[in-house]
Amino acid sequence: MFKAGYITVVGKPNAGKSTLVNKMVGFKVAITTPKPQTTRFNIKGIITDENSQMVYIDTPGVHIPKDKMGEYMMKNVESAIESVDVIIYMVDASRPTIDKANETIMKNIAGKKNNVILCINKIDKIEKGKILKIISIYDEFFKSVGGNFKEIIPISVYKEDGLNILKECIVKYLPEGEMIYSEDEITDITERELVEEIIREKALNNLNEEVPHGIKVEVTKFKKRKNREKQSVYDIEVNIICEKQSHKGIIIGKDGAKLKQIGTQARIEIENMLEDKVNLQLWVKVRENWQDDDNYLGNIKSKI
Ligand SMILES: Nc1nc2c(ncn2[C@@H]2O[C@H](COP(=O)(O)OP(=O)(O)OP(=O)(O)O)[C@@H](O)[C@H]2O)c(=O)[nH]1
Ligand SMILES: [Mg+2]
Repeated sequence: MFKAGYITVVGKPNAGKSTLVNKMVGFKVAITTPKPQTTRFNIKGIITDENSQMVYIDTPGVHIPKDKMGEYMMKNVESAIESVDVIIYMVDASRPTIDKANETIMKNIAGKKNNVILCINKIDKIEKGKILKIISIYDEFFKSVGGNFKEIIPISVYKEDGLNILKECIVKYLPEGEMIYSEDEITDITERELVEEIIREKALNNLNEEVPHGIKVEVTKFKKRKNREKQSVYDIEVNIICEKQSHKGIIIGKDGAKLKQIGTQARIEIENMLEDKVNLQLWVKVRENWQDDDNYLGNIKSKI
């Protein structure tokens, strides 16, 4: 019998949630970076085979919000744990401590009826002998708040360790039923949004700590045309919005070098994704406190 259902991946920032969803789906639906709070809104990644359809929901890392953007991100998480079949609670094996954010997540999901799987990621970073101790830290706390992990699975997405076991466990808890999405659907993120996310990923990777979280990327033009040689070309114009004038200078860099680097890396990846040539133009704009301005929160808000 065919099985189909929703799987939400939640956890603290930087646990590897988006990396897992991309790996399970076999397609980069979500950007990933070494910096926390990379994902800002829920993204679906869908994988269908002859026996099952798994609809993953990647969510922003749980943190204590400092501004409206943070609040919207956390509302995304809350909506993603309602009425799904499986919740994967992902933790980083190399940081096995329970802080306020972990407590909040575990208290929240303990009260739900969903099947919760504890997924301990990045086991490639620790000695194998430490895994049992880590399991008991989370298991004991979860039990103390009335929760019960249906499964506990140590994994390394990098080494593809434990992923088959994880998949089998997930399918076990999916209901029998028809496909939810058509077989060829992979994600709900649009090409335009993916372009914005890819540019944000390159910006996060190329900028130092101070600037990245104050950045928003907006595509202002996204048009396909034929060039003189009758090849398809996308003209894409993008605003990179930052919070401060001083950040603008950092993003542009000396003689525009930083912006060029971000643009080149992004263009190559966007061309691969769209399978066509891309003419990419980046502009840097300053909008103070955009993270507290409803008008500029755009897709983060609309995803709730
Ligand atoms: N060593 C190791 N690193 C990993 C593994 N999985 C993911 N990472 C790295 O962990 C970092 C964070 O990964 P993300 O997938 O962006 O984490 P996230 O949980 O989605 O983070 P937010 O979107 O900020 O909540 C990236 O640098 C990944 O490459 C793993 O199995 N082992
Ligand atoms: Mg993420």
